[in-house]
Amino acid sequence: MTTRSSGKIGFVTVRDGTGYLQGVLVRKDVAEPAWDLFKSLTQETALSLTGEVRADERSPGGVELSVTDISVLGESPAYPISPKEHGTAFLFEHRHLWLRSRRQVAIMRVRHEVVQAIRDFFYERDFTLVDTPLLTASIGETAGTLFETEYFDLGKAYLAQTGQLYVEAAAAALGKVYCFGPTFRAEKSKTRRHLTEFWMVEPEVAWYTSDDNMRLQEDFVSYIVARCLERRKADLEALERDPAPLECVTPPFHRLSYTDAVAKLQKLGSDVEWGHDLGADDETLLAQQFDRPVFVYNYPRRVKAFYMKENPDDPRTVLCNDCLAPEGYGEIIGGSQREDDHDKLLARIREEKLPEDAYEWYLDLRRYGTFVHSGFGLGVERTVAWICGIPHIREAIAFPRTMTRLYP
Ligand code: NSS
Repeated sequence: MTTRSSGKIGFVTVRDGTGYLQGVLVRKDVAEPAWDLFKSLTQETALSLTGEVRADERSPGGVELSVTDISVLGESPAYPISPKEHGTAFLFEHRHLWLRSRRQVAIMRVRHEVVQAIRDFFYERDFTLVDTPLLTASIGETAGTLFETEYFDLGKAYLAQTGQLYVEAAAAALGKVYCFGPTFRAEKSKTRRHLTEFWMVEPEVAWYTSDDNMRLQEDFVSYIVARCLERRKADLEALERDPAPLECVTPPFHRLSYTDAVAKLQKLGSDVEWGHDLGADDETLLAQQFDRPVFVYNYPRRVKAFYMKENPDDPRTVLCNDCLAPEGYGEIIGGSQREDDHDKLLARIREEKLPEDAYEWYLDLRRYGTFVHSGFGLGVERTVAWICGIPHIREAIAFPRTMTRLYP
């Protein structure tokens, strides 16, 4: 709660998790002890108010409470976060308290909507949720960003970078599946787009090609954005998010091959060369050219993970795509058709010097009834940051984990 007073009239704004309510005390109408108590209230005191509810159009929520009595349930002396500006480091040190502020509450509600929309989208389309392990022996993406731990007599275990390899196995059983959970990357980068622990949703679909995969992605992203616009209007307003760019997010998204993207970027002044991954600045520059998300597809094999399918029309590239969000947010999705040829997959595992034994089970999927299949991963925090229009993904999760933050 917070208070303000003119001497004759006092205002106390309270929050109960369902919303905000303004209580009004008129000095001459309340008993002296209640007025004195009001005057001594400090920010974030837990309290109980007695009074009469009145309709008032000027109040947020349309009602006001004429307070007749107050009782304090939990004192809050010297609350560290005052309405004045604080530095980001200070706020993150006090994240457990900072979460109570209006902006943070609004962000958490948008995140909640994004998560629910994800579940509803897949439920409505008959996908089966398959939970995948967080402790694994096989490296899902790259060896460079693993958190490892000793695992009894079995050697090293890694915290999962992805559930993908496991949903590929599940897709052979169930057709359309997805996993949804935390994933871990020991990213030594301090950018506004990287966390060491983030949530990713990963659908995997039997018989889908890379083109089918992109169609699913544009439907999916548009569904999530529309849900937030429809059900989280007040929260987006509290965040002062301009809805106009979000209203453009409808299929089809723009599509650009990696090769065309490089040519376009070079024309725009970037020094990117064919064969190199696109950096964050390139992604931003490219996405700025479009009014809605854009797919960049078929990257060079060398800059992508081992499991992506070789492009039969140009074996220097693989059948994959990134989805770049507009307004400078960059990559929110990475997806691909999977290499379903046993020998090519094994060659890639060897080329990447991955421990072959750990992939025996994964290679089995290509030994016994191999099948065309595709999937993708959408990062929840990047998506929430974009929809909320906030600059840094750290605020898109309640308790962020980064290279420099393990507390609170
Ligand atoms: O590495 S990805 O591009 N792809 C995968 O993990 C595949 N195994 C997904 C799949 O095909 N099933 O990551 C996917 C997305 C990426 O686009 C980001 O939105 C997000 O996951 N991502 C991250 N978010 C926050 N912090 C970090 N460090 C991060 N890394 C990826």
